[in-house]
Amino acid sequence: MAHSLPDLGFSLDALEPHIDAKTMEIHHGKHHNAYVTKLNAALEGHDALSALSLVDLQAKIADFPALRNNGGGHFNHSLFWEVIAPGGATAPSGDLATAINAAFGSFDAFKEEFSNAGANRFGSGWAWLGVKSDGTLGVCSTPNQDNPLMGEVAGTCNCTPILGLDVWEHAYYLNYQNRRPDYISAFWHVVNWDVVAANFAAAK
Ligand code: MN3
Repeated sequence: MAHSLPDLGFSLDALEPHIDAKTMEIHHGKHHNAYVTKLNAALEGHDALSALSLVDLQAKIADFPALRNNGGGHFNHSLFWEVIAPGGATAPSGDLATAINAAFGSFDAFKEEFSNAGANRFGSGWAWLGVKSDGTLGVCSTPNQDNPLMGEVAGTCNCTPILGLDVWEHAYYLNYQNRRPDYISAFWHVVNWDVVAANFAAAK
């Protein structure tokens, strides 16, 4: 099954001023699109892997660099556009808020830990909030386009991700240049907590 670039579902300028339209245009239309194109090319000759869904594929591609980079890139960005879609709740509530408080002590403490995971990722990668095997929430980070679904590759980051933050320079450099912490601060203004809550309910 060929993979395809998902529609954003919102206009390129919908996240301004926090994430600018030009960054969204290049990030979605060029970077993400390239991951999809290269993933489909890398899947040629891998019939069993080609039959898997994007989610199921993640645990099977650690040993194939082109599949790992581009399959990870496609999954990670597909999740990212969903959790920053405009219009949802601006803070967690209900079961998700309860779980965040239980795992981190408070919403602010969670935000600090997640922000640090993104800020301290050397080079390129992602920060994640995910549901661990024991059902509790955890924060972690992966390099490059790796993600928490990649099995042994993910190491201590093994979980079902419900929120992800892209900290590659291509995600912020046009607007924030070297100021990754400012981009991370801005990210909190665009997280759609309704989507994160739905991801949490599905992952439990
Ligand atoms: Mn990216």
